[in-house]
Amino acid sequence: MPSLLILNGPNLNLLGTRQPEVYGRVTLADIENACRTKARNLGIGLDFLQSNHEGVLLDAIHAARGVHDGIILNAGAYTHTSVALMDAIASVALPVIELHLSNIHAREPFRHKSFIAPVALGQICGFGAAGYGLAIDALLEHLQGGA
Ligand code: CA2
Repeated sequence: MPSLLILNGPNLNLLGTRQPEVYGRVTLADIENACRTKARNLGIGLDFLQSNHEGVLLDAIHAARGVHDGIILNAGAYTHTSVALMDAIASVALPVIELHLSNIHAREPFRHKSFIAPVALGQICGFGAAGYGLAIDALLEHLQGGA
C-alpha cells in the first residue's frame, strides 16, 4: 500500500484564522482530517506535518526516503526562497507535488518564482483546500503508472 507524506510550511498553521479572502476559512486541521479520511477510503498510508522551521521540513524530506512513496509539499513562503528545500527534494529522488492554496502566478511577482517547481513532478495551485485531494489523486495516478 502506498504511503504519502503531506508537508506544510510556515504560517499554514494560521489557516482559517486570518486573510480568509486569500486563503479561505478552512483550517489546517480541517484539511488534515479530509486528507486522512480520503487516505483511509483509498487504503493508503498518510503522514501529515506542518512546521514553521525550514530545518524541520528538510529533516522530514530526508526521513521520507524509504518510508514514503511520494510527497505533497506546500512549502509556503519557503517556496520562493529556499534553495535548501530544492536540494533536499532533488536528493531524495521521491516524486513531489508542489501545492499551493492560492494561484501564486496571479499574485505578487515575487510569488511567481518557485525553487520547488524545477524538482517537482508538477504543481497544483489556485484550488484552495481542494488542491490537497487533487494532489493525492495525482500522486497516486503517477505511482500507479498512469498518464
Ligand atoms: O497559497 C499558498 O498555499 C501559499 O503557499 C501560502 C503561503 C504563501 O507565502 C505562498 O506564496 C503561497 C503563505 C501561507 C500563509 O498562510 C496564512 C494563512 C492565514 C493567515 C496568514 C497566513
